[in-house]
Amino acid sequence: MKKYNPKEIESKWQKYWESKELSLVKDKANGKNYMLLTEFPYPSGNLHTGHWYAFALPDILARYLRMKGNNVLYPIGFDAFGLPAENAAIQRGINPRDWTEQNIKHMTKQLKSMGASFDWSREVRTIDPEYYKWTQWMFLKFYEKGLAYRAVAMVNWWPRDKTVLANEQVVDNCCDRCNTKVIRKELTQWMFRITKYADQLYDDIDNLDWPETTKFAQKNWIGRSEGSVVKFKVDGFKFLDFIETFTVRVDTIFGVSAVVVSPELAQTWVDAGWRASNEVKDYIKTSLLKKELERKEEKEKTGMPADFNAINPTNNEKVPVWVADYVLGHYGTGAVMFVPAHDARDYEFAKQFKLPIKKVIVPEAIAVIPRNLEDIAAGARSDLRVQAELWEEDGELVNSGAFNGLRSKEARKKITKELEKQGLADFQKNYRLHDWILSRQRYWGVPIPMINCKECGYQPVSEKDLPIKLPKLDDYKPSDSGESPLAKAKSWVKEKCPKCGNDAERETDTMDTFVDSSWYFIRYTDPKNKKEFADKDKMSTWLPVPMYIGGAEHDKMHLLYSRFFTKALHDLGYLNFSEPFIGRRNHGIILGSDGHKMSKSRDNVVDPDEEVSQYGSDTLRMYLAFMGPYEQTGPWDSGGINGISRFLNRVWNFIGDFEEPQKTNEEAERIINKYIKEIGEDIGNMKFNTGVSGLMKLLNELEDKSLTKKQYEAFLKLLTPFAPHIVEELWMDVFGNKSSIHLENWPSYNEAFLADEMVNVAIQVNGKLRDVVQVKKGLSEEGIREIVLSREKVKSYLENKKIKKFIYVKGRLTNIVV
Ligand code: ANZ
Ligand code: ZN
Repeated sequence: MKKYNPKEIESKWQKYWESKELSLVKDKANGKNYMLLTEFPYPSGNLHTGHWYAFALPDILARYLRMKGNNVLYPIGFDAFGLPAENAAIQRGINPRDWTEQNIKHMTKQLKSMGASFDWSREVRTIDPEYYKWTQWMFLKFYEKGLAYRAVAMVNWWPRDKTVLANEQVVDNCCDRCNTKVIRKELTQWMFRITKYADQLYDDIDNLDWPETTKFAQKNWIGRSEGSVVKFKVDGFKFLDFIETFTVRVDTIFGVSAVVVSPELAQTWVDAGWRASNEVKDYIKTSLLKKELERKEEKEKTGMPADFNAINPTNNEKVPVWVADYVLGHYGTGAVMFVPAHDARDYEFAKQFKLPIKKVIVPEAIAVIPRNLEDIAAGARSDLRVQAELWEEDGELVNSGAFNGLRSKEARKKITKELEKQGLADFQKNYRLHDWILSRQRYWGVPIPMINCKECGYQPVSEKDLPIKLPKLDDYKPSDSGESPLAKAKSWVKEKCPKCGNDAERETDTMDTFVDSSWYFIRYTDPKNKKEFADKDKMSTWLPVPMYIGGAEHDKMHLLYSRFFTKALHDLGYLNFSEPFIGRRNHGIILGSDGHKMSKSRDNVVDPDEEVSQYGSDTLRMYLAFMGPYEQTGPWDSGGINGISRFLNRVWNFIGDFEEPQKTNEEAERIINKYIKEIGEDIGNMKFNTGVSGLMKLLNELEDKSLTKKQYEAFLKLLTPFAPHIVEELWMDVFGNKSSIHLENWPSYNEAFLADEMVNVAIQVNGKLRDVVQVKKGLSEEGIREIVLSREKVKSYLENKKIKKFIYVKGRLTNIVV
């Protein structure tokens, strides 16, 4: 037989599959429709190993699901607007569209070398006017319903690239990508009212099959907390009547020993004419210059007393007002009721500034002890309340007047209701989530379809005029003034007002690229539709997406925005589902062989094109699968890829030497049977690495046996999702099949064979070995319990004793604790 030559066979089969349209998916076909979604790439220009990891591995799952009888759509597209194209254009003097399209062309070629089963006929590019027409249309629909609006906002202005960034794109005052400093600035911007969906986004996530870490990240980002706003009257301060505080622990209100306000709030008083001392003014000034993170994590708390008091609405006690920078300006009301006995930050502050610490909550356990409030206050029973100097948990109220004896939860309701009657409190939910600022002062994005008229204000473009296409420019440079480069397209900007017909101007800001990617998966169901963003029937055959695989870095923004779009479109009547992605898995990232992130400067970059030309795509796919658990991060190992290459050569020779034996090898049958089940389950659970090691073990066990054609073919089918090219060659060339192996079903296995496998299980009573029993390997705990307890020997040890615990270590031992 000829030698295994991946280079030759891989491109041959890729062409063959393309000519047979094997991966082009019909909307109605045999089997259940299943869209296996991965995050479409940004056309940066060159495919790296991360792309291979993100697309070639899910292809294993796609191929497997197809062999299991599903009608699998494995789509691909390009998220093609965005800053790098524009920056490249400025640097090299080329048009961003030309740059982007060149990159797409090159990357398409590279993607095709993966041998992945993408349906290229459904390719979606966000830069195509036929696509962004619908992005603009959605904006208009949202605008109609008040979900898109224009407002002055404190924004993150990114001087390096002269544009606004979303809050999510800013990490500790720096751009999350380049780490240059972002400044806060007031500008009028377009926004999406995502906060309207805060509760739904928060609550609905519980029903999704997503990683817990991702759910947690989203909840955290939305940051819902349920509390109360309580008004404290001020005493002797003419610039306001009340200070409003936001608290989640109104049950602690009798323990308030100050009202502490943020420097931001104090500054508004200064602006209103408050004659604060110079020290206080200086303190405010320096605080406002600090980074938020710095303020949150400061070891030493800082603060200054103001020169007036506030009045606790529950007991009319006067407490001092302080300014301190651990209270943040843009959260809650920017002021807190200060309860050092029950809040750690307040506690530290009180220690530092010698403010009174008044305990008003005790652990509930104390409730069973005869109560003597004086004793408790004096710490007489301190043995029972060691944790009580700072007690942050809920408990039972003490020192709280009429509310004594209530539990925290109950008390929060009662106290708020009581104060509500006097107009001094309200229940309030607070969210960390802000509305999504979507306008960008840059060229390479979707134009916002609005027209600004001096008389009538902003007017929406008429739907029939969509798409509003991006005009070409000679100069793409943004300006420091915050004006988009599009403002330079004078004739494009000039428009008639849709309302009064007078001269008006087009909006020159473009949309954040996260808008583009908030609905691309919907377009895959009907990518060429000219009348609608997608046909209803087609959408309902494919959506919601059962499984979405992508990077953990999209935990927050992209997933949250897509969920918002889905919910909004659902409420507008365009979708019959309200969550886009039922399942979600995050993949890990590949590091260089030195364990560091791949980067040119470290000289540890692995170029997948080179690996493909040296080893072939099948080897690279399988090596990536073998590297480790898919959701984890791991380093590249060149020894590892050699090992896989040797493995595929062995497979080649193993099958190539095929001779049909006289009779079926029963032992081989049993082995294959077992691996059909195991490897299938591994792929289904995205345990690609154990799938590969299963194949290796299988080959080891079969290599010295002579198999029937059917058995060889079963082996090939198990290898098919991992190494689609080599199997096709052997399937057609050695076994003479006439149609592709990729149209075959996953082999079925025979339970009877599996059940045959027996194991010895030791039986212990209180840790001492008393008996051994042979059982079927996969037996459940219930099953084994029944068998074990019915054995005479065991019974004799259990006589008149109560079983406290039954422990089963699967396939090895049981221990009965009596
Ligand atoms: C009194 C209190 C007593 C509080 C107690 C906690 C424990 P989450 O859950 O994160 O929403 N807070 C309110 N606004 C703040 C701001 N602008 N900057 C810093 N802290 C602020 O946190 C809500 C709690 O954080 C609020 O409940 C308030 O302190 C504080 F035993 O009020 B609490
Ligand atoms: Zn007008």
